[in-house]
Amino acid sequence: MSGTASPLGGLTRRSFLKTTAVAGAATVAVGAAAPTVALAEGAAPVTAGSAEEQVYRGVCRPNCFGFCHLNVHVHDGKVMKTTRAPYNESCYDRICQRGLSHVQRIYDPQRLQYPMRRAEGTERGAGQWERVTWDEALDEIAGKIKEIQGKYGESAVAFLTASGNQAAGITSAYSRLIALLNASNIGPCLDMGSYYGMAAVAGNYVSPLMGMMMWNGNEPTDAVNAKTIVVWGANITDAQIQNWHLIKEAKQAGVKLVVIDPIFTQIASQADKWIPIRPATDTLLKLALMRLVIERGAHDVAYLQQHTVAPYLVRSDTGKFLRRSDTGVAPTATGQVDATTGQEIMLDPVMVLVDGAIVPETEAAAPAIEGTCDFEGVECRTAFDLLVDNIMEHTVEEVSELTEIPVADIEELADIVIDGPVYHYEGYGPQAYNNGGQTTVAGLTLCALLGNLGKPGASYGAFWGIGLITNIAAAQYTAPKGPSTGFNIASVDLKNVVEQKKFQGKDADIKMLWMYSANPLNTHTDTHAWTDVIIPAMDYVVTADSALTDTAMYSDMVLPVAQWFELEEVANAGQCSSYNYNEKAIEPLYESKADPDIIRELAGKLGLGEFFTQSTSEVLDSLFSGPIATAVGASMDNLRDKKQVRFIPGDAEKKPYIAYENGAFATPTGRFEFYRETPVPRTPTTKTPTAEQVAAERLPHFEPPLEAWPENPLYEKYPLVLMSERPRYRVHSQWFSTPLLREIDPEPIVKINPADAKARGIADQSYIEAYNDRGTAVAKAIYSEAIRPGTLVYPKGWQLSQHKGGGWSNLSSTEFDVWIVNNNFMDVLCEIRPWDGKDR
Ligand SMILES: Nc1nc2c(c(=O)[nH]1)N[C@H]1C(S)=C(S)[C@@H](COP(=O)(O)OP(=O)(O)OC[C@H]3O[C@@H](n4cnc5c(=O)[nH]c(N)nc54)[C@H](O)[C@@H]3O)O[C@H]1N2
Ligand SMILES: Nc1nc2c(c(=O)[nH]1)N[C@H]1C(S)=C(S)[C@@H](COP(=O)(O)OP(=O)(O)OC[C@H]3O[C@@H](n4cnc5c(=O)[nH]c(N)nc54)[C@H](O)[C@@H]3O)O[C@H]1N2
Ligand code: SF4
Ligand SMILES: [Mo]
Repeated sequence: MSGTASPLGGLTRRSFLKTTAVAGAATVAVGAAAPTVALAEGAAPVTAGSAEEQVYRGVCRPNCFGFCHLNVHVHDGKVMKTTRAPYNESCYDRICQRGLSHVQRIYDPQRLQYPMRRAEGTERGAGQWERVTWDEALDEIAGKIKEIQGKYGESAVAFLTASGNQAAGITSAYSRLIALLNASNIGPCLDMGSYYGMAAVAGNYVSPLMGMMMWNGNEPTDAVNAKTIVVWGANITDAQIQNWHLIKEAKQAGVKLVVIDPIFTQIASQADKWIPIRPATDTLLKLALMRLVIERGAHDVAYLQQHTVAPYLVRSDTGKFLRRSDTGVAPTATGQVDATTGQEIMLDPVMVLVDGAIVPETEAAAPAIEGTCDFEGVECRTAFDLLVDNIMEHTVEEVSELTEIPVADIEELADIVIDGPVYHYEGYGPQAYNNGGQTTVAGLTLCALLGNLGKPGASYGAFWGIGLITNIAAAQYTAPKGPSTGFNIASVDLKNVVEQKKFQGKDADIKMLWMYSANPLNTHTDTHAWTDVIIPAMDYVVTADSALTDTAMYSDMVLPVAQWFELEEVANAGQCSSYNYNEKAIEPLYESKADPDIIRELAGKLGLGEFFTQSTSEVLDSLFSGPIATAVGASMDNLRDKKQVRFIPGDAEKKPYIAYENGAFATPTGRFEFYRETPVPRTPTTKTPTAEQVAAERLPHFEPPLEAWPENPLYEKYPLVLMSERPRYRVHSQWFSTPLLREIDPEPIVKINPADAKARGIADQSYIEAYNDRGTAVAKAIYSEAIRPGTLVYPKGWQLSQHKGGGWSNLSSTEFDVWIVNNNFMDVLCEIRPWDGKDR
């Protein structure tokens, strides 16, 4: 096809998704209104297991954390339906309405079918495209990469990904190309409050066998071993549904359930106790609980002595631990070599107090956790004493006022957390504010105070891992000539880098963006930062996706990718204990191509073909062939045979994985570090922490959020805290146009407490416009008593074109905390008004 037309029927940006008209001439002729295209194309319905039917193993992998195994039923080369396939560990069997509606997603008439170039003379975002061949598309992209790298340097080309699909084949293919090109990497800033908080105090937990634990908590099957499950801002019935039955079964077995959430969520309705908390104040509540623990003398002194930095002496002059070398004794050689630095590990023990004497920790079996001493004129205090100072900064009454939780409820919660074991299940609500990393720091510290870690039923977090495909083979595959020399820029900082053209003291001029498995113009904060600053600064923008998302809309070239069941893959990340194997069930539809195949072809055009000679199956074979994969039984032979191979120790039902079981932590001291000598930002950015920020960051402490706070002057103008929820009928923006789900959930809504609505003259089911200084969003207001007065809750992930006006991410900001470097999705104030029919 030539000329300019939208392959979606020549419709405008706003209207193309709202129509059910049959797509334009360029598309394959399928009825958009048909429930399943395979059936619409005339295939006779088949019975499961019939001679004509083949059943393949699929893994649903949108990072809803579920990674459900599916039977992909294929008849005559078409997927007819998806049904639940068993996990090897049957306690993890699950599926949901999205997993059951894959046929409609695969054959979605709005699915991208061929490469498209932004039509000449039209603006980005205008939605006018011309169809091109793969050869034309990849020639153009290769030309642009060479041109831009030649003109601005290798790092000017950048790749950005998020959580759309993080499987081994796709990830390794892009990683290899990025490294070979020395391109820049724009890293995700999602859920990083939890990750930063955990890594800060308990260590960046990377195990050679298990991989990297984004959340090193006890396996969810261990919740039944607790006395109480305390849920901190997790919406398990909707967002972590695969775990809900485990929580329910634990409850049926007599475990108490407490839910701390500003909103009366579905799981709150199932709880023995719901504690409505003011948004962004969880850290304060945890500090109050710690205060009560200390006041009642309930802290576990032995655990603190042996497994935490509690007894370590801290110098008041430097804030560093007092070490034996301060006393003039040189560090001694240990004969052991640090695996990462390759240097010999030197022993320089921290000094502690025993009966008032300052001695090296190595010589003290039971060091004092309390005490002050003088060392050569410098006052030194134990880290425990410093922690207690911070804890005592706020009285329970003050905390009660700020959290809006009655003192009696805080006291009762203290009884509950002291009477362990307690399975604290933290979700991603509390960390979605600028001060969010500290909620995890404080939550884990509360547990360390009580020795409520490393035992059955005693945990903090929400188990989430990235199984390393890792073995030496994987490292070599992804960086055959060494790691990329390009920049590592946090996505939330990209706007700053683009504006300043500097990063970490170097000139940085990002000129090309390639986005895959990501829809940042929709799922990242402040859409205007993308459409008005980042995208306009680019010479060239590529998006690889299966749908014309908000991000694809603003691209110069859109590449149609194969759907999950159209290639062989291994999913190796998420809230699951295993590597999950996905068979290729059908050929990529239309002209779509699997991401690794796109990369392979492009590499050929870039003169890098020699690095991409293997097929994806061969790549997987070698990735899963090294000693580590072998040690956990995760060879591809085994994966192809068993479909699922557990990579964490233990057995889901008989011996669930317990985090920090031996009391060892992956911190610099090997202990739980509620006091940190040298806090470091999660990732480098254009900001540098001040000396004051460093001093504060060393210990758990409360800071008000950036916006969502009554003391903020902006609060007078914008008195509503704008909160989001995980959409039950999408995963972020995925499944956005699936007919079955849109029938149940047809348009953007926002839930509002009737009192707030009535005060503004807003009727139930009427359209409102939410607004602040950054932007607007139009949605249908739904009265709900479950919504805390002063807050709004919207299910996230509608594409811009699905809103009658604006979009939710227009209202959030790219401001970020210098330590956590995270998207503050809920640290947003706004006001609402009845909608006047205008699309601003
Ligand atoms: N269906 C579906 N499932 C998903 C996803 C999806 O898009 N759709 N996304 C997946 C992803 S990537 C993620 S990260 C997870 C997130 O999983 P969850 O964290 O379980 O999901 P959220 O909906 O963010 O729930 C957070 C809860 O925190 C509450 N909350 C908000 N602010 C505060 C606060 O200050 N304090 C406290 N205590 N609570 C607060 C909210 O009311 C909400 O109930 O869900 C995953 N699962
Ligand atoms: N308001 C608000 N926004 C949020 C959050 C919130 O709490 N509130 N939560 C955030 C969180 S925690 C997360 S994790 C993010 C997720 O943010 P994203 O990862 O950007 O969201 P998704 O919509 O899941 O996926 C992006 C795209 O990946 C594509 N994709 C899927 N599989 C493949 C593939 O194999 N290849 C390619 N090339 N593309 C593929 C999908 O079609 C989809 O368009 O959203 C964040 N956004
Ligand atoms: S969307 Fe999530 S819960 Fe639903 S089937 Fe897929 S992986 Fe499972
Ligand atoms: Mo996430």
